[in-house]
Amino acid sequence: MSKQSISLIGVPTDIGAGHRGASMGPEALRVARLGEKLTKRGLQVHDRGNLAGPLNPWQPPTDGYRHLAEVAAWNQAVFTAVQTELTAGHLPIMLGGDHCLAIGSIAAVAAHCRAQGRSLRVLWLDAHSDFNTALATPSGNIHGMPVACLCGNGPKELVEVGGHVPATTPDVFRQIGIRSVDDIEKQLIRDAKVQVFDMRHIDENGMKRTMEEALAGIDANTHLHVSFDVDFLDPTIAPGVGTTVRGGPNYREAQLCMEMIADTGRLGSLDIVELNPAYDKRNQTAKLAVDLVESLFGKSTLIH
Ligand code: 5AB
Ligand code: MN
Ligand code: MN
Ligand code: MN
Repeated sequence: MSKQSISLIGVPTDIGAGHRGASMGPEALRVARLGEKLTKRGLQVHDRGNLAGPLNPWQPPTDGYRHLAEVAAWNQAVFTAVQTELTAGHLPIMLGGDHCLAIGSIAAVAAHCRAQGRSLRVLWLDAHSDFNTALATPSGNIHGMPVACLCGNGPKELVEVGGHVPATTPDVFRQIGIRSVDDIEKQLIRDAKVQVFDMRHIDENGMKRTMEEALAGIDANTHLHVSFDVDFLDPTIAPGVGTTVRGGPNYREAQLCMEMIADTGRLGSLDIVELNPAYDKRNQTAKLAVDLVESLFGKSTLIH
């Protein structure tokens, strides 16, 4: 079999976040040697450089959204870039950047799956559900809204990024590590019947059972997309994010989560988002993210 071809796509934006700095994430991941580590794993890695988009105007929300036009512009660029890579048979890795970029990346992945007759499963590793709307959001920050937008609940500019409305449906998502959901957002998540494996579920069942449940039903025809918000991890090991929430998975739990995803052999695309070097210490969170991504691509602690 020929080497799997990986494309790194930098998305240097903090346009959707409430803190500045996630725009430095792509470079921090490169400094932590993401490309070299994947090459060492036998993958063929192409770094496509960074996408371009509007600067952060740092304005307050209007009508419930901050920077809506700018978020839409960035996501059009992300959609096109991911579509190009998938069409060429490459596995795209988004180097974020804040989590609003998942609107474009997952819209492109969903379109690809529709065209190829494949089924889609999205693993949303995050402390947050990111299911807010203009009415539900406490902040107006669009990085708290990508899942809702992808399911058709959001402004026209974002819901229509991929041209197909809705881009995808709530049943494709499995959310893991969740521990901070706003009140109205909780009701929206329940109404949409999104499958959420919150921290209470992980505490009570362990990461192994949780991942077995989250991966159940995946078969040879499944495209698996992982949207890895670095704030998924416990802030004691991953301080380099703008929105820390204590009580997240520890190193070993996160590693098992990644190893079990790797074992499916179905990983087709990945977002690494919300890494914020302005809050990090000696790039430790970027290094940890890279280490976990190596596990996601098959680095194993198994002896046999
Ligand atoms: B992240 C919050 N729910 O909407 C909101 O980091 C936080 O991409 C959103 O998961 C966090 O502002 C967005 C309070
Ligand atoms: Mn988050
Ligand atoms: Mn998120
Ligand atoms: Mn965040």
